[in-house]
Amino acid sequence: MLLNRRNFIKTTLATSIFSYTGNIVSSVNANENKLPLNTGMENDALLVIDIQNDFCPGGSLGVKDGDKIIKNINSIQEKFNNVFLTQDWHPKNHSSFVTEYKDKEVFSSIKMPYGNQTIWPAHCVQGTKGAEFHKDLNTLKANTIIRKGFRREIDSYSAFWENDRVTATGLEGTLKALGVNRVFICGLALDFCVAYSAVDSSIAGFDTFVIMNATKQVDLPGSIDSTLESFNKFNINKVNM
Ligand code: VGL
Ligand code: ZN
Repeated sequence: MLLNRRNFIKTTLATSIFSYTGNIVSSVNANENKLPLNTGMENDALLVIDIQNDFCPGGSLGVKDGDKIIKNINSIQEKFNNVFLTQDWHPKNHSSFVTEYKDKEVFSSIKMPYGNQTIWPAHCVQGTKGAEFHKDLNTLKANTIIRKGFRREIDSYSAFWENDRVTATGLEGTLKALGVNRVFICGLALDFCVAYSAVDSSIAGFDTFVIMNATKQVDLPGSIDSTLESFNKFNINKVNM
């Protein structure tokens, strides 16, 4: 476990795995859709994904500059009547954690009954500082906090469906009961929880917008390419706010 953690730190420092690839994001911005007018109507919802200490610099799965988007996220929240926060919320023996395996490397992939699963450093363990929302995030406005990933055997990136694709978080039903038809998504990380949430939002029939200047990526090999492909495939709009 110690070895893995050391390797993780070494890799992170040496190759800057979480580095912000500014040119990729600016090429995305070149194709962005026009900002829809009148955001914040009753039929709009804002999802703020996983703004937790472990995904911010200094956290065990810290995304570079993950904390830099919080100020903007707070001001975006003011434009919405329906705000949902998600919180990655794992038991300490979660099956995605490298600490559960003798011979697995962090960021490698394993087969789970439901498909491929990335192995992560332990993060967002229930009741720990790392699982708490970043202190700068305004958490007062939110209708609801959606927790995910709390079943040991199943990871959950999406705010709607766990990675087995059959276990629901309940968010889809909540949004539909509220009459929401447009979903705006920001937070961490673009290429994992934001991307999966956006795809599921689109599949659920919501007009879906990812707020590109209020998200940052983990950036594992191929993860940004597949994110952008899925945005095209599922008609997900990229906007700045
Ligand atoms: C996330 C990896 C593992 C995320 C959550 O919030 O993007 N990534 N758990
Ligand atoms: Zn997680």
